[in-house]
Amino acid sequence: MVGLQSRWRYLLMFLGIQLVVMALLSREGYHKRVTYFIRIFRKPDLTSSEHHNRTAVTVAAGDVYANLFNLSKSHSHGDNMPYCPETSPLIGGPIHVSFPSGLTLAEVQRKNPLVIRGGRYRPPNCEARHKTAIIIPHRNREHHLKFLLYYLHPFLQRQQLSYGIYVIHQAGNYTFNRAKLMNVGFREAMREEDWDCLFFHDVDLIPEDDRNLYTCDANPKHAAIAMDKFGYKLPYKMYFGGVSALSPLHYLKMNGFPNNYWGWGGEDDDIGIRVSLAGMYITRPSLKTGRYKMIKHKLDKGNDENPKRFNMLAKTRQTWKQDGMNTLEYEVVSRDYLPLYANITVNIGTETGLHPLPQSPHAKDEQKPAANASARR
Ligand code: UD2
Ligand code: MN
Repeated sequence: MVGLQSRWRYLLMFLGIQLVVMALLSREGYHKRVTYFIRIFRKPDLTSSEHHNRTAVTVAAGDVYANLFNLSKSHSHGDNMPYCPETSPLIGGPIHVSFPSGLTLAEVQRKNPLVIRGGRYRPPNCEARHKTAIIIPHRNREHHLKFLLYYLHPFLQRQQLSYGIYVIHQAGNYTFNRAKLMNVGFREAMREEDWDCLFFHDVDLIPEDDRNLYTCDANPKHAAIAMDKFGYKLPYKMYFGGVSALSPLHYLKMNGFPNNYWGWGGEDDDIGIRVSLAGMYITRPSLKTGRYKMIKHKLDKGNDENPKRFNMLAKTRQTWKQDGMNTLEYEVVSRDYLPLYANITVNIGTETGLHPLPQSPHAKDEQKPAANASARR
C-alpha cells in the first residue's frame, strides 16, 4: 500500500513538474509572441523616432557650421599627425543656404577661428590629404563675396582640406575679363604654394551639398552641374561655367584659359573645348551633390556681352596654343593678406594690351579692399 502510494506520489510529482515546465515554456512562447506583436506595433513608432532623429540631424547638418564646433585651436600641427580619413567624418550632406541681411565679414571671421591670414586653413588634428586653392575672379561684388566666404570656409573645413582662398580683383574700370583673371590666379597661387588642385569659382555661386568634394579628379572637373538658375540641371553637355576644378597639370596641358574674351560670355565654352583639344574630358559630380545657388544679380557695368564670342569660339582649335598661360601679361597692383582671403589686385589691361590705370586721386583706395591687416609683398 505504502509502495503504491509513493508510486502515485512520484507520478503526481512528475506530472506536476511537467505541468510547471509546460507552463514555463508556453509562458516563454507567449512572451515571445507578445513581444513580437509589441514590436510589430511599435515598429512604426521606432521608425518615426528614427525619422525624428534623422530630421534633427538634417536640420543641424543643414547649418554649414554645425559639424565644426568640436574643432579647436588647442590642437597643434605636429610633424607626425596621422593623415585625415579618406572620407571626412565631418561631412553632413545638404546645406541650407540663405542670405540673411546684416551679415558682416567680422561675423564670418568670428565663426572661423581656425582660418589664418590670407584665408588659409589646415585641419587641426590630422594631415590633409589634399591641398586646394580657390580662385575667385572679382570686381564690385563685395556683397556676394561676403556670403561666399560665409559658406565656403566651413564647407571646406568639413571636407578636411588644406586650403587657401584667392580673390583676383580686376583693378580699374576697363572691360571685365573672367578667364584672364583665372590665369592670373593660377600663376599667383602656384607661386606661393604647391597646390594639387585649383577651383575656379564664380563669386556668386554657393555650394549646397558638402559631398561635392573640392578635390581634383583624373580629368578636369566641372563642379557646378546643378544650379538653381538652370532648374538644377545641366544646361548643355559641354557646359563648363560657374565652378570648375583642375590640377596644375591639367591647367598647363590646355595652356590655361583664354586671355582674349573681354566682357560677358563665351570664355566658359572655350575652356570646355580646350579640355577636349588637350586630350582630356570633363568629369562631374552627381546631380544630387553638385548643387549650387546663385545669388541673383544683373549684368555688371563693364561686363557687357561679348559680341565676338561666337566667332572666337569657332576658332578655338586654331588659337588655344597661342593664347593662354604662355602669353599671359599683367601687373600686380597689390597683394593683401586679409583675415579671410588673399586679395590680389591686378591690372590686366584691355584688348589692345596693358595700359597704365587711369590715376584718379582716389584710384588707389578704390582698387584695394578696406582692411587693417593688409601686407604688401
Ligand atoms: C555665367 C557663368 C560664368 C561665366 C559667365 C560668362 C553661371 C553660373 N556662371 O555667369 O561662369 O561663364 O556666365 O562670362 O552660369 N564678376 C565680377 N564682377 C563683374 C563681373 C563679373 O566679380 O563686374 C565675376 C564674378 O565672379 C561672377 C563671374 O565673374 O560670378 C561671372 O559673371 P556673372 O556672374 O555676371 O555672369 P553669369 O552669372 O551670367
Ligand atoms: Mn553670376
